[in-house]
Amino acid sequence: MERRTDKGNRDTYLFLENSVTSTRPKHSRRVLTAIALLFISTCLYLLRDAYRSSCIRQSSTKPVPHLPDLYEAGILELQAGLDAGHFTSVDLVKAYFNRIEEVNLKGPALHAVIELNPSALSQAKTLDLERRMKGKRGPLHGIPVMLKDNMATIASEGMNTTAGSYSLLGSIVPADAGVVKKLRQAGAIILGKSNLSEWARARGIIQNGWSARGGFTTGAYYPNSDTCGSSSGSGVAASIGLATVTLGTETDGSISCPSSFNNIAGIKPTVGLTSRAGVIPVTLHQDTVGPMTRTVEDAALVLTVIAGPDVNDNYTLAQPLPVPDYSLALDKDALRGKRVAILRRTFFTETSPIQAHPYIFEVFDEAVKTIESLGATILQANMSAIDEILTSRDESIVMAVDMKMQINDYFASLLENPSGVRNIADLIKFNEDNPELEIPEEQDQSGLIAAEATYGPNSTYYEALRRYKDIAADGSINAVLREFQADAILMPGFGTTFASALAGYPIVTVPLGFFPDNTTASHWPGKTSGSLYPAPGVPMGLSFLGTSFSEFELIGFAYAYEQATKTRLKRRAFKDAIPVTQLIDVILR
Ligand SMILES: *[C@@H]1O[C@H](CO)[C@@H](O)[C@H](O)[C@H]1NC(C)=O
Ligand SMILES: *[C@@H]1O[C@H](CO)[C@@H](O)[C@H](O)[C@H]1NC(C)=O
Ligand SMILES: *[C@@H]1O[C@H](CO)[C@@H](O)[C@H](O)[C@H]1NC(C)=O
Ligand SMILES: *[C@@H]1O[C@H](CO)[C@@H](O)[C@H](O)[C@H]1NC(C)=O
Ligand SMILES: *[C@@H]1O[C@H](CO)[C@@H](O)[C@H](O)[C@H]1NC(C)=O
Ligand SMILES: CC(=O)N[C@H]1CO[C@H](CO)[C@@H](O)[C@@H]1O
Repeated sequence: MERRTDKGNRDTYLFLENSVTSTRPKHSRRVLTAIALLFISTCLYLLRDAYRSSCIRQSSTKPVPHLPDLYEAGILELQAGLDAGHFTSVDLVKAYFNRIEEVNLKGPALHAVIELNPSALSQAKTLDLERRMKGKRGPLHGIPVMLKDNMATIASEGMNTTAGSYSLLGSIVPADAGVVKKLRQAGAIILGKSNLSEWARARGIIQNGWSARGGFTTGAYYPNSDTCGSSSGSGVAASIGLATVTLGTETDGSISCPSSFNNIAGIKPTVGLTSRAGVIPVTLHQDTVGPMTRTVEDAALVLTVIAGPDVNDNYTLAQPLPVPDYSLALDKDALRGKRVAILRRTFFTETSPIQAHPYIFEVFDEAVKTIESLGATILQANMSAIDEILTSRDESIVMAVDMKMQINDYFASLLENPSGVRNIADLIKFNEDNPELEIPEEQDQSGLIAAEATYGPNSTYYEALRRYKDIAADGSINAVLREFQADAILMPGFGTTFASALAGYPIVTVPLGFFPDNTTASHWPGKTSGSLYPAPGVPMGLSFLGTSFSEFELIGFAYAYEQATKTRLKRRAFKDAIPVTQLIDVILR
């Protein structure tokens, strides 16, 4: 989330093992394939890269299986290769681990990943065996998924759950998060945890993508570029194929904005569609868990698995059932005959030091033309009603009170916490007592201090909550949809999440474009250090907003736009940030 200051300005928005072949069935075709692969590997080894293509040509009597490029490969492409026996989930885990190793701390040191799952290879082995014996459970069977480090995973598996904070290192959670249970039931492999803005940026004014445990996440499209936040590591990991898919969380902007900055698709679901049980909270009124992936198709497949009721998060019990199969929304024609209300603005105030770069609106205007060409009627909207709460303190009043209650409840739910921290007051003191770990440079904890200063819900809280829900939901998003009889609202994916955050409504974000090569790489306004934004090649996104539980429609619209433009494929990360390990490197070793 991008926490807002008490002044109500949007100015804090941005400160924001090896022989795999031996585990395969002894099936003659497979053996032949293995021999062919062995031949190729020998060729490769002897002749090195320059001879690679001629080498493969010599073996062309036996077709070499097509191995997907892990930079882009999605769920269905990987499932096809897994089903055909071209590679295994063990291969996938090894390849992703190597890719992470190449870029996370070494090379461009992107710090996208905070921890690897020491059980991922054994999980992959079990799931490979199950696939051979019984077939796959569904599209996520054997697919490696990266989780944001605020989603609980049982400690016996070997990973921590810390929201990036040393205060939670070694803590023992009571159970997997609700979404993690659903992923495991679907056969997904938990590959690791991604870095984030610490405490999903509820901590205070900290840099996007910074956490004490994970270091400082930087973008893969320009060295030291800003990733937005707080699901920064998930955004970067998805952007260059460090996992097949990732999950993020959003309180206000934390999926949409890093999806925009990292050239990926993101779904911020309606609050109550996906379970927050076992997710380190900010505010139950706004928190939501969603997929961050390279394609809308992958996002739809993941959402179908993680959506649905969970007795441990009663907000999810109010959702319409059955949970749709969101992959049925993937229709290239989904925009035909639809009415799309354009909001050519952001929710930054005029006096905010941060404003959307004018170039974003140039690219946005092109996107509007594309959407019109796909058969949609374009309507110019404004949503001026939101301005009434844009400059108020309503969001921060509610957030501070909720954070104290809910983070304290989270600490209380832990079976053990070696740091001794049991509530926000302890946490503030822990950070002060460990400045070398937790308070480097400008990373403050004003959000925690504001939360600690609250004493539970009172009339000020209830009034702020009622006002912002009314204005953001019925007064703003629903009002625009009603007034224009629109099917969705379209905005750039930067500075535009406020209304949806307060209303608890969904946003689907897709790649929109990139800052041109002649862009001057800049620090944020008023800063002379830290991450760069904008910078040449840094991505920007496009967001489809709608009313509660309109994910199915929004996914269709985003897919139609994505398929018509294929913007993601128009630019790649900078050279050093592109991992070179591919499946062939781990299969043949
Ligand atoms: C947590 O992190 C620590 C330090 O990196 C590590 O020793 C430990 O194995 C991790 N996992 C758990 C469950 O504590
Ligand atoms: C969830 O449960 C809490 C506490 O029991 C209650 O206050 C709240 O209204 C419930 N929310 C929903 C959406 O059912
Ligand atoms: C939207 O409405 C506000 C307040 O009425 C006005 O100041 C602003 O110029 C309008 N913006 C557009 C793009 O129409
Ligand atoms: C409610 O509590 C907040 C702090 O949590 C305080 O600022 C505010 O004045 C209180 N309102 C009332 C009416 O007591
Ligand atoms: C920078 O590049 C963009 C897109 O290629 C172009 O439209 C713009 O005129 C260029 N700006 C300058 C200052 O050269
Ligand atoms: C998996 C991984 O690379 N984790 C690293 C995350 O960043 C911290 C801080 O630099 C390292 O200590 C971890 O090894």
